[in-house]
Amino acid sequence: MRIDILTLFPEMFESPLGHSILKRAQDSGIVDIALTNIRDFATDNYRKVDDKPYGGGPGMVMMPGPVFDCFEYVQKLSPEKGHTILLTPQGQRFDQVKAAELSAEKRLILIAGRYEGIDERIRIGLGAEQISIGDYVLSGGELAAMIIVDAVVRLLAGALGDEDSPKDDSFSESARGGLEYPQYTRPEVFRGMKVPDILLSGDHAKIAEWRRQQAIERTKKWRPDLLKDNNNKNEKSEG
Ligand code: 6GU
Repeated sequence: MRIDILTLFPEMFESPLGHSILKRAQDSGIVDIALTNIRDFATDNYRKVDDKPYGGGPGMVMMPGPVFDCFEYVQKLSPEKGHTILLTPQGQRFDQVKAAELSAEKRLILIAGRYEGIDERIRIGLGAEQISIGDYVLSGGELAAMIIVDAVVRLLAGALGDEDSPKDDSFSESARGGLEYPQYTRPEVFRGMKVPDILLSGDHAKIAEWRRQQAIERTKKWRPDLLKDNNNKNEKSEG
């Protein structure tokens, strides 16, 4: 997969992309991530990319020109057209289903907005899908882009290594969109708390059933909204 990120702050991505799974996935060629600075496409001597909002009001608005020029330049960097995403709190809420959907794309182009907002013609003209990571406002789309890149790349074949797998993750199909079962490692007893006997039994069928039950109980207790979501989805698809 190729991922292009258009941003005014490419340096913000260095640390998250430079460690652990995201670094390994890039080093092994599973994903190619390219950052392009929108400011390089400013046309005046001050490298200006924002201006006051028409009609008045607080803050600055991202100008359409540099974003469009940057986007057109980035698109030509690779022959694949790419699925374009605009990061904005006004977008559809990102979740594991969306992450799985995006992980099937050959190329993603992410555009991170800044300032109080972006000129509406960016949204209209690019025809990009709008995505938000949750119902709160961030100072810019960069952190949201990093979260999406992380969630998507770990789903790519080989990204987690041979032993590890995202298959039992919380929100995955195997967790039925709910929470994951509890995990234990050594020691067998820690500060008086013992690993459940069943996990030491070697009976894989019983362990699988116990984990399934635990996952359901935890979801009911901690995230009942996920069970409701599932019911709604089923009702919709059956109706
Ligand atoms: Cl994608 N951008 C900004 N600025 N704030 C957000 C967001 C995105 N998602 C949630 N809040």
